[in-house]
Amino acid sequence: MIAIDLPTPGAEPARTPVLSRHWSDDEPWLLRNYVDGTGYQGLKAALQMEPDAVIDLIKSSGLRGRGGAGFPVGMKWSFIPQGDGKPHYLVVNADESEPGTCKDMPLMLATPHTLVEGVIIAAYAIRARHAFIYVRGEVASVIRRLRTAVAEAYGIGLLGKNIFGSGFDLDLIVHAGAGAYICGEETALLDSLEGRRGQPRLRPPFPASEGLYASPTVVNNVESIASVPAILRNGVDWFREMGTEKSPGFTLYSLSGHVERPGQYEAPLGITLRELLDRAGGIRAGHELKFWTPGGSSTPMFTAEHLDVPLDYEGVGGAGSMLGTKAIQLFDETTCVVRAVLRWTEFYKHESCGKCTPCREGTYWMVQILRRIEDGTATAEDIGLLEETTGTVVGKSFCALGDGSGSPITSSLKYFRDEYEAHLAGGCPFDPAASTVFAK
Ligand code: L3W
Ligand code: SF4
Repeated sequence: MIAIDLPTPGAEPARTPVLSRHWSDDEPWLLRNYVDGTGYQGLKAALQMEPDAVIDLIKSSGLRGRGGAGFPVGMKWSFIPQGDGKPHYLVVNADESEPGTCKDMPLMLATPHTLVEGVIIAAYAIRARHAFIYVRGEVASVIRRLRTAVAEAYGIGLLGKNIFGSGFDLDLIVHAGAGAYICGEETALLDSLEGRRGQPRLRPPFPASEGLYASPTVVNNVESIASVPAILRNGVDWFREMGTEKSPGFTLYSLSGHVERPGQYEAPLGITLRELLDRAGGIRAGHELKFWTPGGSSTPMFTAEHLDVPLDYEGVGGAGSMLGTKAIQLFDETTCVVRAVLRWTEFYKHESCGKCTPCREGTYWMVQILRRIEDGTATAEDIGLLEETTGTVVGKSFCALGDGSGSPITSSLKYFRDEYEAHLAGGCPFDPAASTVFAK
């Protein structure tokens, strides 16, 4: 058992960074360094509360899921039925695969104990005795680091029996997936965890009522769970001082592409891209922003007109910023939008699990038409055919992958139809060597 003193309220400054504060410290992944700071104090605070009080606290904090949908975390926890006699499970979705999304992996590499602490708190709140972290199979270094952190936590009684003398028991398993994008969809993830081929299940029932092994299960993203300890340490008011009323708190934005200093930028929700670009050195020198995604390729693309859109779950103008995973991919004027869209659509075609016809067939045909347009072999009818084909997938597929696959096409046609049309007269008008992104 380790002795940990509770911090005085407000001990942490009411500003970011919170999640990434220690990423540049010396070996921040080691338990001894984590507990030297504020580590496991959130857990200690949680264990002094009733589980339902922990759920209420997270509910009133307004913390929203950081995996793409922005669903309120505390509300999801409160869906778990109590006194039902069934086991409850907590599953952390660490299958980070959305194009451009690269926040959970650095978080788990740098400070895996933040996630382990969040897992113990969440499992205590929902009365789970078993928790799983489902990690993308390709990232062996992350899997190793997580497993080492879990072993360290067992070693001093933070996992296992009677945690902190509270009578609460928890086992935590780090499970490696096999590298399929669809296994990031929560029900496909559960199938995969149960040992089957990962394909989405029909919802409802949602995992909260019938999840892992048909028992009540909370599935939360890595960043969502890693945000919990700081809220327990510092309270709801502290958390709500950051962000907006409906999207409170701090989060990690991943900037990639044609930006001077790509990387993770932790900031309050509601910040704009203009402000983030100020921190990241702007678009690469001598170039200007052409288009960008606010939350991975499954969210509609934006242009330079949208530099002042608040990056929160509400967005502006009723259209919503579609914040997704906060993966901001930036492209300058050297990038052919058709080529970028083709590349993303090839990804969706490759990752389509094949369960439903609209997505399985539609993504194939979307790629065929986009290739014709990019190669200069399309006819004038092909743009309409692309729209029609996309319309047979979006809203008609079994899961969010199908809907997401249409976002690059519909949004690029909205802003860059003239560029599609320019391809019809002889193919791609862009110099393939000029763009460093999606170059031929
Ligand atoms: C109980 C209800 N639970 C909803 C739960 C549900 C889930 C969460 C959100 O897709 C999005 C998608 C991608 N009773 C409930 C309920 N829940 N109603 O709330 O559910 P939902 O359906 O809004 O979203 P989802 O199916 O989880 C996620 C977008 O994110 N995305 C993200 C991709 C992310 C990665 C990654 O690398 N992390 O791949 C990208 O755009 O399109 O819209 O837990 O059970 N009545
Ligand atoms: Fe599979 Fe695509 Fe259908 Fe989802 S939409 S179930 S990924 S085929």
